[in-house]
Amino acid sequence: MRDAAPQTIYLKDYTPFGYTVDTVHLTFDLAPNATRVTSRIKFSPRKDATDKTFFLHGEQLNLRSAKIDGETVTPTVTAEGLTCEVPNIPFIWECEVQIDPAANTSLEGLYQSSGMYCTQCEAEGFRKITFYPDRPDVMSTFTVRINGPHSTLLSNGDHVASGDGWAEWHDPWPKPAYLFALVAGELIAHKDRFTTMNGRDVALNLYVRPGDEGKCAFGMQALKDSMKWDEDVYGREYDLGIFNIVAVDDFNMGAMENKGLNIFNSSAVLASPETSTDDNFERIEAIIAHEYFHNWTGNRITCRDWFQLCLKEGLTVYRDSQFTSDMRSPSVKRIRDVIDLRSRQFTEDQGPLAHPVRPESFQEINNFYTATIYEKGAEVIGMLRTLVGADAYSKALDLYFDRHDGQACTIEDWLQVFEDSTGRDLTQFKRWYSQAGTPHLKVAETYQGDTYTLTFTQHTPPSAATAKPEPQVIPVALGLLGPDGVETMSTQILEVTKATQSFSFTGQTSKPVPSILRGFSAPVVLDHKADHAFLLAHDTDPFNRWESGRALAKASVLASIRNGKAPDPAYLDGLHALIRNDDLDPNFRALMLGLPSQSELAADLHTAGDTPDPDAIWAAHEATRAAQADHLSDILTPLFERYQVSAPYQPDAGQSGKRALTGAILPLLTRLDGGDAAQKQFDSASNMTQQLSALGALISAGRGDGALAAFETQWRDDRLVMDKWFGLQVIKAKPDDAADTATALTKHAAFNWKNPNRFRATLGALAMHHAGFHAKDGSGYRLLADWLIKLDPVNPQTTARMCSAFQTWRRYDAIRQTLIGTQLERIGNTPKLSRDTSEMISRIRGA
Ligand code: B3K
Ligand code: ZN
Repeated sequence: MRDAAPQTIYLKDYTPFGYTVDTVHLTFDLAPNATRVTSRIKFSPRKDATDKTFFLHGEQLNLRSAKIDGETVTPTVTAEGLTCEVPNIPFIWECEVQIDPAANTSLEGLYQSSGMYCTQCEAEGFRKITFYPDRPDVMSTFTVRINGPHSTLLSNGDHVASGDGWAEWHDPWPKPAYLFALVAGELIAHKDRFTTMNGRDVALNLYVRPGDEGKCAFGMQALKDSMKWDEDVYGREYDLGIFNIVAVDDFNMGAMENKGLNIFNSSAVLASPETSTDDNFERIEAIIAHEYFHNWTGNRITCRDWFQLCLKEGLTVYRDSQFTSDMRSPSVKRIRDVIDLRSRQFTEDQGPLAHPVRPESFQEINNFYTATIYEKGAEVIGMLRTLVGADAYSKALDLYFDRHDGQACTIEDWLQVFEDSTGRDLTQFKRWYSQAGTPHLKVAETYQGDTYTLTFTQHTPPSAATAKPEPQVIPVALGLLGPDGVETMSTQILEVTKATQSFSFTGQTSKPVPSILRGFSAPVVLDHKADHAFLLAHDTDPFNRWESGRALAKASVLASIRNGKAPDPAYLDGLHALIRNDDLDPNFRALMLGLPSQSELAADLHTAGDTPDPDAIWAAHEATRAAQADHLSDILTPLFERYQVSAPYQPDAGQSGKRALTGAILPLLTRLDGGDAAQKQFDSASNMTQQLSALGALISAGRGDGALAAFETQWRDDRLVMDKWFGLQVIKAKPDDAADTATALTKHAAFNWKNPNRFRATLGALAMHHAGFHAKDGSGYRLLADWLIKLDPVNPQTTARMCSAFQTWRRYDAIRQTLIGTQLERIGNTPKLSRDTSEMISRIRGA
């Protein structure tokens, strides 16, 4: 069904709802095509309200009856909701609607996945379940009765009672409707318990479909680790007697933090050594932590309106990254986060989808669950902590929880807490929330007498969202090294607040080498002609050491793209010295072997005023990989053998670091031995990390057919592993074959295009294959557009999200721009296009 007419919503128009919701009682009579939802809600008019319009959101609902205080009423119903005359005193609203979960393919509201019922209400899905003020600032307690013939019947909060064919749940914590959840199905619980810091006993359940029982243990441990960590580090205790997680196969994103009943994409919770890679384990641990941490940052303290989304998401991403740092290696986590930030958020900030961390308008809020709101939102929290210091940050957080528990808050509330507890004026800092764009920070240096001076100049390129960016507060972590490589000044935080600003350091007996922006202390583009080879050898800051290697690698690949230069020997020598250094963390060394992605190189070329040629970038990337293999040839095999893990599989940082190193070496080794080591590893692999890296290397070497067939035979019944099989073939295809490979896979019997995981594994992989997606003949663009047009009426959210593959189109040559423009126009002109997709397409086109 077509969405309601697109309408732009503005932050400045916020007005509170004219009523409080005192209690909510819901009864669900489940039936696939005709579920009845009966609501009994107590409303009270707010004395201070300026607008007393009684408007309840509701979409695609079949209204059967409505009563106020027992008397039948006839509301005015539109495609977006209903209005009704109501008394000016507290009253009881009763209403019955019928909905069709089996026909709900949007995976928003109440829907079915492999026969089980489940819900997704954030951001505005509850209005597809019943009429309600579906806005986050309306909070209430919910009591839910579920009638259905299923062995598992779940909702939020505590289990009150149940009998044959029914169950009742009560959530004592007031919550917005977006945190409502219901699950019904034939599920199996993996059970455990947790005792909180104050000795309260919590029952933990991870519900899965029969057959998945063996993939629960890791997720459960991650949950217990998260609960303990939030007590130890943030003093946050869990607040119900039960915590449930349910794994669902059809889900639009990773997971959802519904109060006491988290719902997870099965790919974000199910794990076993045989079926999951080390990266899968780490991601699962982080997502479980993220959703659990939302219990305080999101649920107990929620958002006043959706413009404040970063209030919960930025903070919760920041918290989950702290957790991963504590559980694993802080420097590896930081490097990985920055790789991700640059590839996703910087790209967004540099293109037509740029928006501030707190946007000021939207048409479809689901389009704003972006890297900017999540990842840049987390960077902003990290900068705040750097500026005020760890202790002051902790105190401010305590005040935040004390002051705002049970409230729906704004960024102003959040910053006020920091101002009150630290005495700092955060007026300028607030620009991080209101301005789009990535600041560029240029550095100049002088050395006179014994005084060394650094001058910073900041400039943020204007965007459609922010025409005239003003200077921001940029915390720059700086260290100084002497010419012998010994640190002469340990890390200090400089606060750059002006467009141009200098900092002097006296008593420097020789000209120091600066290590700037240690730990990537701010999400900016640093423009500095540093002595990267020196820093690669000597920097004590692991992030900047990696960054220096990265800069050398990038300069080398860019020179090869621009003028066919052979890879830089200084880079290769530095790499050799690092990779063979057994004192360094193997995972860190694996990261050092990586190259900047091809789309990052395209972005750099574009920023420098050049037009990126995807084929030339591919060729230069290949040449650099070949040169790496050649230059490191004497150490690859010994290292590969030395870092094999013989102990039983553990997904911890120690073992996974070793596998990361051998996994990074294998593709290089394959260039030397044609794939013999990879075949050997594939044949003997006892875990997915090694099986998959061997398979990838074999495909790249052009001898993957046998392994692909064997892999399919082995895993055809495991949908999560088969997603990997689909994705890897596209990712590893030669550029000219990428679209054809994806096309062939869409014809495979197991290509279930309505399942977001499978759709993303296949078409999302194509969008991520830089040279393949941008094939000169336009085949990549056309194929993606075909599928987005097909998916849109079925699942607008996933379609809209994948439209962002086209956001970089203005970087490329005129021919490619025309080819992409044609596809964007085609998608945009599709009749009955969803609000989600039409907003994305018009923003990308710059309309
Ligand atoms: N809060 C959810 C995301 C909801 C997305 C709605 N389109 C998951 C998370 O960030 O934890
Ligand atoms: Zn979140």
